[in-house]
This record gives sequence, C-alpha cells and structure tokens, in this order.
Amino acid sequence: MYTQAMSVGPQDQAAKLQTAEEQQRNQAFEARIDAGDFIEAKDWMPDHYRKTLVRQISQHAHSEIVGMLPEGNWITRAPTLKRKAILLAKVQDEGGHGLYLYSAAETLGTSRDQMLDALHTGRAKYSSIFNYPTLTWADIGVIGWLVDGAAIMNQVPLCRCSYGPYARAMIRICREESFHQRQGYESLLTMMRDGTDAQKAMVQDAVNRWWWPSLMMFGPADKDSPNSEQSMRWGIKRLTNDELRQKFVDATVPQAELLGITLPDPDLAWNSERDHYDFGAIDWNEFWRVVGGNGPCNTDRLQTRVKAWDDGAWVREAALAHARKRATQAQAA
Ligand code: BYC
Repeated sequence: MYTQAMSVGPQDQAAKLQTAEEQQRNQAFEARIDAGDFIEAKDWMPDHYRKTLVRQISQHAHSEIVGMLPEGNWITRAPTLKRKAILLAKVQDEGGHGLYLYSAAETLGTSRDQMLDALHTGRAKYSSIFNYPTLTWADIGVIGWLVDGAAIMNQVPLCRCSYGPYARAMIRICREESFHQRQGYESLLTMMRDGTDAQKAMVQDAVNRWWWPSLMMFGPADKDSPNSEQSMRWGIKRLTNDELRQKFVDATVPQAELLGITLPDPDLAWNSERDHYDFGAIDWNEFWRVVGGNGPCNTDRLQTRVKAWDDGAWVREAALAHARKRATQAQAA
C-alpha cells in the first residue's frame, strides 16, 4: 500500500506538471483581470471564462435577431413614410448588432452554425422580452423607449467588459441603441402631444403591457442569479442585475412624467433615504415561464427563425460556391 501510494508514474507526473502550469496560467490571467487588461482572442483563458462568454454573447446575438421580429411586424403598417424609414433602419441595425456579436463569439472558437443550431433546437436562450406581442403602433414607440432604454442601461457597462472583441462590438452597438431609444421616445411624445384621446390611451395601454417585462430583461434578482458572482469577478459583467434594474427605474420615472403617462406600479415611490425609487415586486413566475419557453410568442418566434434559416439555405450555398470559385481563380492566377 505504502509503496503504491509513493510511486508516481510518468502519467501522474505529467498531470502534476500540467496542474502547476495551469495554476500559473490561471494566476497570470487573474492578475490581468485585476489590472483591468483586455483579454484578446488568442490569449490563454480558463475554459469556464470562455464558456461564459460564448453563452452570454451568443444569447445576446440571438436576442438581437429575434428582436427584429416584433418590430418587423409593423414595418408595413407604420403610419407615415418617415416612421417606416426609421423603423426599417432600426430593424436593420438590430440585424447588424447580431452580426457583430456572432463574430465576437466566433473569436472564442464556436462557429456561427453551432450557435444558431443551439438557438433553433431550444438549447440557447434569447431575451425574454421578445416573447411578447406588438399589438398596436404604440408598442413600437414603447419598445424604443423602454426595451432599448433597458438594453442601453445593461450594455453601456459591457463596453468595459474584460473580453476585448465583445467590449469593442458593444461600443458601436450602444451608439445605435441610443438613437433607437430616442426615436421611440420622440414617437411617443408626438402621440401624447398631438394625438387624439384614443391614441393617448393606446400609448398608456402599451406602457402598461411592456413595463414589467422590461424590468425582467435585467435577469433574476442577484440572490437568484447563478452566473453573476463569477461574471462580476471576471469583469464580464460590471454591474449586477439588480443594480442595473434600479438605475433603469430611476432614469425612466422622470421620462414617464414628462410624457404624461403613469407606470403600472402602485408601489413606485421616491425614497429619499435611499436616493432611489422603490418599486413593486416582479412576478418571477412569469419571468421563468417565459424564459422556459412558455411565453405568449415563444413558439412563433422560434418557428420564424427556423424557417428563415431553412429558406436561406440557397443563399448560403450560393455564397460558398462563389467563394470557392474566387479562391480557385486566385490560385490559378
Ligand atoms: N431573458 O445568472 P443570470 C436588446 C437567463 S437585446 C432570458 O443572471 P447572466 C435589443 C440567463 O441567461 C437584449 N433569459 O445570467 C435587441 C441564465 O441562463 P443560462 C439582450 C435570461 O448571464 C433588439 C439564467 O437566466 N441583452 O437589447 O449572468 C431590439 C440566470 O441568469 C434573462 C443581452 O443579452 C432574460 N431577460 O445575466 C431592442 C445583454 N435574464 O444562460 C433591444 C448581455 C437572465 O445560465 N447579457 N436569463 O442558461 C447580459 O447582460 C446577461 O447575460 C443577463 C443575464 C443580464 C441578460
């Protein structure tokens, strides 16, 4: 027994060496994180850091392209040419955000096909917010104001994410989201200022339906967020879900007052001791139901994405055939 325990074979020695090497790499990695360095695609990183980033960035990319659907629903019904042009540009921007983000995630060694397969087979998530329907034109303004507003609040700190390619993608995305938020708010202001009573009521109804789902976008409460602690330590997330949610409420309440609408929360009140707004309890059962695939539009959203992927097969094949032809021509030249 004793001799067996003492004898260290070549394999054990290699494992020990690897562990020591891994430890050193890990320490160097953590030191870079602590120093505020950006981690780049070719740098060594722990597996869990890589996996966390692929999970978050790909979910973010999926949210952008699924997020095109509720708004796309209103392109043909926008009330004026100006509003149609703005909406078209916005939806196109969301597609572009998806592309930057898929590209950022690809630098971590996961292919776009793998990520899309995970979305299409229900293994990857996308933001809960896009499983709600857009029932009236006012929903489009409210999505700009509240959904893009929540997105900016969440995404500005991601411009300082420790992973360089994600942080850089977020800088451009945030600039565009800021335009999205303003156009939504301006469209609501116009309806509230110049609209008929029915149009004003339509804005209030849309706000009533989107307020709570917008607060849910920030994710579960910190105490129920399994990923936050590690992601904060690694500088992937810079603020927690609850911190961001509070910042969003604080910024949005005065905007609602200026608009002349009410927010559907009887517990919403300024708390001068905390210097923040207090707000009511979020229905976490609804949140988990929607995240789990049982929201009002989950099935429809996923089916639409799968159909778009299937219908686009010929485009991908044509693009690859063209690339092959160009490569062959370049070789021959
Ligand atoms: N919906 O431990 P937690 C946009 C999941 S796009 C669905 O706190 P984490 C826009 C979470 O993934 C908006 N699932 O996780 C586009 C985790 O599940 P897994 C998207 C959610 O990652 C077009 C579990 O719950 N923005 O703005 O530390 C038009 C536990 O959560 C949600 C981004 O993706 C949710 N709301 O924090 C307009 C931003 N919340 O993966 C606008 C980047 C949580 O363990 N992402 N879950 O199975 C993030 O900042 C973070 O990933 C989150 C979640 C704050 C969302």
